[in-house]
Amino acid sequence: MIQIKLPEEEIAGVPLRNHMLLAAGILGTTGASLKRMLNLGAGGVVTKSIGPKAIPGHHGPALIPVDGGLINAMGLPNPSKDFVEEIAPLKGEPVVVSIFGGTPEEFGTVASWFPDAAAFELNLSCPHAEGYGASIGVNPRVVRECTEIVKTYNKPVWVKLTPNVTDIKIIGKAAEEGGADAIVAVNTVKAMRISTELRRPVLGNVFGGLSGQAIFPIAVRSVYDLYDAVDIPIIGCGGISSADNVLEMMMAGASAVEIGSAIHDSVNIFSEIAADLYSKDGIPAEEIVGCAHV
Ligand code: RRO
Repeated sequence: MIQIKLPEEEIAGVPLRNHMLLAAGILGTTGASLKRMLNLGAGGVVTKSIGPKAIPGHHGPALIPVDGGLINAMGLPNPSKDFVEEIAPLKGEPVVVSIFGGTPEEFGTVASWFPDAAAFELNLSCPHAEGYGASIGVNPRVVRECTEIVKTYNKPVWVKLTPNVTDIKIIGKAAEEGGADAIVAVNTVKAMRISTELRRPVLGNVFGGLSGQAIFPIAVRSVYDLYDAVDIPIIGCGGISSADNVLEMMMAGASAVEIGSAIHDSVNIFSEIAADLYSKDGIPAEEIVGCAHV
């Protein structure tokens, strides 16, 4: 297997310690758990998505295991502005604050609360949130306007996209036109299960988002598509659980990756992957980013 060198420069405006970040929503609601993941080898961390109002989330069941992954319908639970104090001790660390809103103005309001963020990740992609996430992130104009407004806070802006669209390239280009510094591809894939015993949907919210190894090929395809369409860095996300998966994402066009569901199998996933992925004699990652394009 190819081995690569640790990053020597910022990626998408953030000084990452390696090419792997903790994905949004995974252990990201407390400052202590974010700090723990940095201590356990994450190159950077993305927080749980924070919105304009505190909300408790959907009724349970909100997380179910399925073959090859998980389906969640957490429902954007978040403490809103109180999160500012929660992550204050992490000032100076590579903490990307994930934010959401129902309008560009709400995105701007939430961004204004976090002057210490290393970057913002705009959640325009949660697959089961009425009025938020993918329900507005399928509209290129809205994606461009949300990006433009958050960009006025003079920080790197990453835009996280849904794979649940006909052509992800159109949405990626809209984010780039709005001034995005990177695209994150992808959020979870809209999904559901039904209990044959109960004759009812399993999740309290009926629909949820599928994550984990089952969606890795969808994420690779999305990154591959976007690499042809945009000139800004792409962060690959969706089902990554090995060093070979990281390399495959890079070959599709990703400059870095986010890891989420694999943490449920091993909290040491970052250091385990790093042991296989990095060597001081490795090649610079830039040599393989996008190399699979024909
Ligand atoms: O909180 C959630 O239910 C959630 C979010 Br914000 C998201 O972006 N993606 C997802 O699968 N779940």
